[in-house]
Amino acid sequence: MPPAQEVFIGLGSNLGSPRRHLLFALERLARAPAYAPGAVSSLYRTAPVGRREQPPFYNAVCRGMYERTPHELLRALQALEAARGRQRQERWGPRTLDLDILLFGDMIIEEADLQVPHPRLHERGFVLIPLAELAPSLVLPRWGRTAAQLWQDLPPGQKAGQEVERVSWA
Ligand code: A4P
Ligand code: MG
Repeated sequence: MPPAQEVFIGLGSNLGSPRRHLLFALERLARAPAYAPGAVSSLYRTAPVGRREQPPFYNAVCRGMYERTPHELLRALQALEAARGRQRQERWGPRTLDLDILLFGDMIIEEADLQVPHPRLHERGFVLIPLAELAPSLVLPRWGRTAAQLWQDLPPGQKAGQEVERVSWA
């Protein structure tokens, strides 16, 4: 068994009952083999990035310790997405549940089916803001900066339209 690594997972939903989908994922993840759950960020309602004309997203980030390989975690997350009826249609389109591996220890993975750190993490408020909340002093591999620094340094043109509003989990 590989040594346990600290992992950060991004959760997103903008179809059906987003809070319920995210709570389902957190609950199932907490019982997933080889995963020991840690903290969960606040919940955020966020403007869609990529394709604008779709419902607002609900996003959060959770952290935990994981004792298997990155690909095993990816498969476990995909099984949870499928359990929530996720249908892959268009890229960046609406979805019931999207689970992304944001960070896997300090590993850098560049494979066809898995890139870690998540390659678009550094330009997305819906990831950087909850990540900064959970791990304010964590220096991210690949960028060598904290999530808060990455968000602060993002050019105004790229930040425009990325509304991120903290909302209640209840
Ligand atoms: N994949 C590669 N790396 C990873 C990783 N680190 N974690 C592969 C998870 N999966 C990873 O993903 C497509 C493929 O990415 C998977 O088969 C896996 O092998 P997908 O979830 O099927 O498709 P997708 O999510 O539509 O594509 P993609 O490229 O992952 O989209 P993004 O970049 O995740 O963007 N706006 C707001 N406000 N909030 C959001 O959550 N999400 C997206 C999706 C767009 N706009 C958003 C949000
Ligand atoms: Mg995804």
